[in-house]
Amino acid sequence: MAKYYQPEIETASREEIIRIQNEKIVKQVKHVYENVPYYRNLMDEKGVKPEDIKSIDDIKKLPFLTKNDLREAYPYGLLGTDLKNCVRIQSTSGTTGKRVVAFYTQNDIELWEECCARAIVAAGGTEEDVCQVCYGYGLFTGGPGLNGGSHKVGCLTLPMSSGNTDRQIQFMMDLGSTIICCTPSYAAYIGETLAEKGYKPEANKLKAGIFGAEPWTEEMRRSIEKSLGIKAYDIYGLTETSGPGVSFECEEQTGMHINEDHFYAEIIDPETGEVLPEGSKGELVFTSLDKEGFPLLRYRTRDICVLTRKKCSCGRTHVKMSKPMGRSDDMMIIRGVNVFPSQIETVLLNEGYSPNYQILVDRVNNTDTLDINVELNPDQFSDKVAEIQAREKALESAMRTMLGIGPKVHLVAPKSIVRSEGKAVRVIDNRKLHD
Ligand code: DLL
Repeated sequence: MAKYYQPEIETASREEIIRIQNEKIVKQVKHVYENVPYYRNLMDEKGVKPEDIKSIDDIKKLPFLTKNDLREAYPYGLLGTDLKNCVRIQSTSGTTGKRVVAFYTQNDIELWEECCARAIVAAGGTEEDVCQVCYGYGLFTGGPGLNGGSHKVGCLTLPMSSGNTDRQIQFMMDLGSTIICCTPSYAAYIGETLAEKGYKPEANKLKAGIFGAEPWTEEMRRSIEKSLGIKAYDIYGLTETSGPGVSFECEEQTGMHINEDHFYAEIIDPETGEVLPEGSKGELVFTSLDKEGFPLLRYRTRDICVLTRKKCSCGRTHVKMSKPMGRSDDMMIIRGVNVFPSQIETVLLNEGYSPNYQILVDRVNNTDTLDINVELNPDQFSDKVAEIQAREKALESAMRTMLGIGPKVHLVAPKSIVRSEGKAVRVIDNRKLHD
C-alpha cells in the first residue's frame, strides 16, 4: 500500500524543508511586493523591503494580514496575478460581513489537490478505493478540494456533495464506499441514520473518514469511529490559504502534518503579535509560499493551537499542529469566564450523551446566561420528570467542574435538534443582537 503520496517531500529532512522554504519565501515576497499594492503599502508602512527577506527566519519582519484586511481589499485588492491567469474562485461560508473570495491559477489548483491527495493517502487511500465526498460542492472549498485530491490518488470518486442523507447511504451501500469525506457533525448524523435503518457498523465497507472544516473533540472522534466502524482522520484548512489540505492527520492520529513546502506556520501571541516558541499555545499564522492567485503572507487565522516537531512514527517530517482548540473569536466570555464549545462537547460525550446539542447564550438583567440543550438518546428517554431532572442536575454539575461556571442544562427529546449537513451551528449568542 502506498504510504505517502509524495514520499520525497513528505519525508524530507528538516534541512531540505528549510532550504525549500528559504528559496520560496524570497521569491514570494518579491512577487507580492511587486504585484499586490495593498500588501506593498503595509510593508512600506513597516519599513520593510523585499531585500530584507533573505531567508524564512526573516519572515518575522513582515506585517500581518487579518480578516479585516481581506474585507477591506475585497474583492480584488489582494490578487497576486492578472485576473486572466486565474481559473477559479472559492469563497467562505461565512454569514457575517463580506465574504472572503480566494483566487486560483491552474497551478494553485494542482498544488491544492496534491495537498488533499497527501491527506487521502495518509488515511490509507489508494486507487482501489471508492471515495465518497459529501462536503459541499460549489463555492465552499471542501467538496472541490477533496474531489481533486481523490482524482489524483486515483480513487473512484463519488461527488455527492452534502445533504440528502438517504441517497448518501444508498450510494455508500450500493457502490461500497471505503472512504468518506465530510464534516464530523455530518459523519455523526450519517452514523445515526445508518443505525436507524438497521445497519450495523460492519455492514458498510468504509475503512476511513476524512473529517474537518469545524472543531471536533477526541470524544467525537471515538463516537464516529464506533458508529461507522472506521478510523477517523482530521483535516484542516481555510479558504484564505486554498481550502482543506493545509494539514492532515496520519495513522498516529496525534495532530496534523502541515504541508510545509507550501505553507509556513507560526504561532503568535494573539494580544501582542509576538512569535512564540515551539510547543506554545497561540494563534496560528500562515504564509502561502507558492500561491500565485491569492498569495497571503502572515495571515492570522484566529485558530488557537500548538505546533510540535516531535518525531512522528509515520515517517513524515513536516511539523504537526494540534486540533484547533477553538478560534479566538469562537471563545465565549460568559460572566467573565472563557468558555469554548469544545469543552461542552467533551463533557457531553464523556457522560454518554449524543453529539446533538446547542449552546444558547443571552444576557438577562445585565447577567450572562448559558443554556445548553442536549438531545437524549432514545434509550435515555423517559417520561418520568424526576428522572430527567436528576440527569439534568448531574450534567450541570459535570459542566460546572469543566467550565468553572454553571450552565442550565435542558434535556430534550430525541431528534428534536436539527442535524447539520455541513458546518454545525452549535452556538447561538443572542447577546450580540442586543448590544
Ligand atoms: O472549512 C476548509 C475545509 C474544508 C477544511 C473541508 C477541512 C475540510 P473555511 O470555510 O474557510 O474553510 O473555514 C476555515 O474552519 O479557520 C477553522 O476555524 C475551521 N476548521 C477547518 N478545519 C478544521 C478542523 C474550510 N479540522 C475555518 N478542526 C478554520 C477545527 C477547523 N476547525
